[in-house]
Amino acid sequence: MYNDLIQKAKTVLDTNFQPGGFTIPSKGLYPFQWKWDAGFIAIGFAHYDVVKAKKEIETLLNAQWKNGFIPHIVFHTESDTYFPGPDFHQSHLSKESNPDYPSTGMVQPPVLGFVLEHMLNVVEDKKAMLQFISTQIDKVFWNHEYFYKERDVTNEGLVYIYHNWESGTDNSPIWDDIWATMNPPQYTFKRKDTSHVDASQRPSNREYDHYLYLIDIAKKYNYKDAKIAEHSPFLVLDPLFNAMLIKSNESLINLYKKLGGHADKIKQLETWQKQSVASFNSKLFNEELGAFVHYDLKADQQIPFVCSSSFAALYAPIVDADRAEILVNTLQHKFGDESLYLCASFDPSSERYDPKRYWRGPVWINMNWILYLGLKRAGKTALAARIKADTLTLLERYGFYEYFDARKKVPDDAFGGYGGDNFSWSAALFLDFVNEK
Ligand code: 9WN
Repeated sequence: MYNDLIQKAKTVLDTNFQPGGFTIPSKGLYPFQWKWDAGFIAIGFAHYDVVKAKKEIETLLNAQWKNGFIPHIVFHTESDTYFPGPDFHQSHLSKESNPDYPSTGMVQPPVLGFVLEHMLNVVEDKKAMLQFISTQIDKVFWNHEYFYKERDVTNEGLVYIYHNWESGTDNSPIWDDIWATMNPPQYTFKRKDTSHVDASQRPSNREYDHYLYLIDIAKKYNYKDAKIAEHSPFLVLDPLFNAMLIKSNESLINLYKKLGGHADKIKQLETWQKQSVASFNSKLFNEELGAFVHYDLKADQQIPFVCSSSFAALYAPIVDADRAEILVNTLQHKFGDESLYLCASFDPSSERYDPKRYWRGPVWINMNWILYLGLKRAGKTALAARIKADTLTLLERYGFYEYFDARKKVPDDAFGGYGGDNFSWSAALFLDFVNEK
């Protein structure tokens, strides 16, 4: 079963793998190395080409900054098919940046801890993988240290993001109310994404003005975290981002225990973890909605909308059985209509839902993978089986697209597979789903 598709998935990954030792997410549209993509991609390679899996991680971690920061994009090579590129981001403005690797000055969800643990679980030769992990793990620990030192402005164990691109869920309707508080200049720039993908599936030009303006503010302060926290109109505690951090803390603890020694680091991780879990539950849970939500630190209030990020906590050691039950009910009730594939990226009953546009509604394979493992962790096997079956159906029906229409019956003017084609993490996580033991 799936033999043809498995072969195609490997071809997508092998074709997107570059001579520089990293994998582009999709040709033309995303021609560099992205942080959370690299993590999911390494999991895919771990199933059939361990050398490439390790290389992906190593190449990304080589670009780490002096303060432990790992950038969201590393511009290993030049390309004129993407905007904004290295000339706009100017990472060299930061005295902490890595002079050998031009990059952005922002981050992406901290997936690397659990990626390393997942790679160890899937490979045959555990000894060799553990040896590799021993050479990389301190860099990931150091990255967590960066987050807790520089991004926890309220000292409660939750880290902020200052840009929608840091969330990974780039033009989610969650940010709309923040955009409404800003009035950025109208930039003159040439969009590149809309020459690869239909504009109806991408953010608007005005949204890009906001994205660029936030980067300009960060640049004005040479990417100094404390200054960004003071001056950025966008300062958010994201439940996906923080759940990934907590999940990765757990994985780092497990891996350090397997490696032996490292008592100080384990103790530090446990201390961070305790505070993070408590604050996540008290600050990000919305009783009325029965879900975790984003928190706007500038407005000092929750952003009361449910999206797929609201359930990422199921994958981490965050919720007790009662809260897991509430989350699963909300997921089923809001997203589980039989006319829809699981799981739309935004509440399908909301006015802000858009089934075709980027993160405003479509299904994403990496989110489905996180939710699948979360539902399994919570012991919800039936719903977990449904999300896995839906994921495989989407990939079989449309191919390795970047995102998908959640509607099982799409209107005649829509295709159903959207964004970039031959998209790496869709292929990589497909391999993980079908090779599951
Ligand atoms: C900006 C690479 C990245 C993903 C993000 C996805 C999209 C970039 C863009 O592509 O964002 O980072 O230009 O739209 O939203 O999650 O990591 O695949």
